[in-house]
Amino acid sequence: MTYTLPVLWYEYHALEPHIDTTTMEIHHTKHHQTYIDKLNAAIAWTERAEKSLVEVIQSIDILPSAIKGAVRNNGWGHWNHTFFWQCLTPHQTQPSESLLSAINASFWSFDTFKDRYNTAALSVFGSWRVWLVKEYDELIIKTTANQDSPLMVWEKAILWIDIWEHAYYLKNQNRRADYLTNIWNVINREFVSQQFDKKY
Ligand code: MN3
Repeated sequence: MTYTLPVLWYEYHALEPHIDTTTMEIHHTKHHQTYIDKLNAAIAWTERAEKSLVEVIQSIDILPSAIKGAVRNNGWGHWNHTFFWQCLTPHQTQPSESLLSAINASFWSFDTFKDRYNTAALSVFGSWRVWLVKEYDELIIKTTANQDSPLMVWEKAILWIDIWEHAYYLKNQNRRADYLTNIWNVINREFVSQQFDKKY
C-alpha cells in the first residue's frame, strides 16, 4: 500500500483572506507531499505497509531501528496534516452542544479557550505543536515536539492548528499572533465536534 495525498474538499483560495492561496497550495502539495514521499520510501519494503497508517505509526517500536525515525516523523507528519486540513473550512460552522459544554467546563468559555490555545501557541519555541485533546470528559491543551501526536499515547485529538512557519510565513512573516487571530475564522467547529463526540 502506498500512501497518497488526500484531496481537499475546498479550493486553495477558499480560506482567503485568513489563509492565503499560495500558502495553502505549497503546504499541501509540497510540505505534506514530502512527508508522504519519505514515509513511502521508508516503509515500502516491509509488510507493515499493509496495515492502516495509524496501526503502523502507533507501533513504531516493532519496526527495524533503521526506519523508526523516518516513520515516526513522516508518518505522524502525514496523519497530522490530513487531520489539519479537516480542521479547516471556508464555511461558518457551529460547535455541538456537547463540545461547547465541555469547553465551558474546562475553559469557562469558547473565547477563553481560544485565548488559552493562542497563548500556548505563542509560547512554544521551535518545533512544537499545540493540540486540544480529550482526556476522559475533560479537554486539555497539550504540546508535543516535532511531528509527535497525542495519538502516540492513545489520547484523542480534537483540534490541531499547524503553527510551524511554513503555515503562515508567506502572508504573516514573523507575526504568528496575526495568523492565530485569523485562523479561528476558518476553524471547522463541526469537524472538531465530531472528533469530540466520536466513540472509539
Ligand atoms: Mn505543516
